[in-house]
Amino acid sequence: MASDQMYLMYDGLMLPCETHSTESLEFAREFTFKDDDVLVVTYPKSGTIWMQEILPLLLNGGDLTPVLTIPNWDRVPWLEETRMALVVDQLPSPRAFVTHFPYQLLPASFHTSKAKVINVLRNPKDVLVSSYYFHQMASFLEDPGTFEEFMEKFLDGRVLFGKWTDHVKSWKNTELGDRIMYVTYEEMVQDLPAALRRMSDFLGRNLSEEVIQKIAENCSFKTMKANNMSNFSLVPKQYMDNDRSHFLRKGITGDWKNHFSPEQLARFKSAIEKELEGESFSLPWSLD
Ligand code: PPS
Repeated sequence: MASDQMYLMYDGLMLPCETHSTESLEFAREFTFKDDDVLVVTYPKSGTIWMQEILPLLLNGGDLTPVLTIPNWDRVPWLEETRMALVVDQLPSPRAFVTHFPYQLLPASFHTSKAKVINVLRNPKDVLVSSYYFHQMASFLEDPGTFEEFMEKFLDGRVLFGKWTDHVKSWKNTELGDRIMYVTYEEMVQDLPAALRRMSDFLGRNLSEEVIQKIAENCSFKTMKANNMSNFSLVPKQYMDNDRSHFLRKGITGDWKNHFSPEQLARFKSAIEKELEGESFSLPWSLD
């Protein structure tokens, strides 16, 4: 399939037609947020499905029923995707959503609501690697070409949801104050219970240490990889080919070291630094 048939363009962003449509984007634009909604914001490959596992458990006090019975895409739907309109009325309260949208694409109702946001950030070098393998296994995405070619597309923003730096800038420069919490993928890998405690406090949950530990165990890479409601094994091979790569691929930090040449690292670092020049925030990782 030619790439112009694979993607639709929305506000300058490439979105896969397999999961997005003009109707789904209209639905997102008109969507009415409620005060107790929780929205997870990620640039693709930064920990989205991990949060689709974590959030229902944080919000329901650790009851495993939703993560064992509902596929992740219906359990915590993407605001902008076609499944959203089909499942939103069945979501328990408080509702949880994910989005890859930049801040400026959120609907007007979000701004007048008190809905909270958790923004998960991941080292862009590992985002690039994860995305590279995802493009190899997902038939509804353009073939990534060589790693070098894909890096250039990533740095130019000719990939899903545009430039990583634009996404980060949009979410770092909001005026959401205490309605937004930032957490890194790396922090979650290093000490998931600590990250869960922070999220639980942010969401005003009063979870016991026992519940935090239970959620951490159930949201480990190993447990999620074995959970058919979360590992994308329900998706037919013609869309996602597990013989090429897995959605839950490695779940580690620093895999970029196995992929970047010294020249690619220098190129990547200087391109990202240039894009972030003059910004008032700093990144939580070194780009070296
Ligand atoms: S997507 O397509 O944007 O929804 O992808 P996303 O879910 O954001 O990112 C996929 C990567 O997240 C990893 N992942 C995890 N890592 C550690 N622990 C847990 N529990 C976990 N769940 C998902 C997943 O393996 C992808 O990263 P890579 O580096 O490819 O393994």
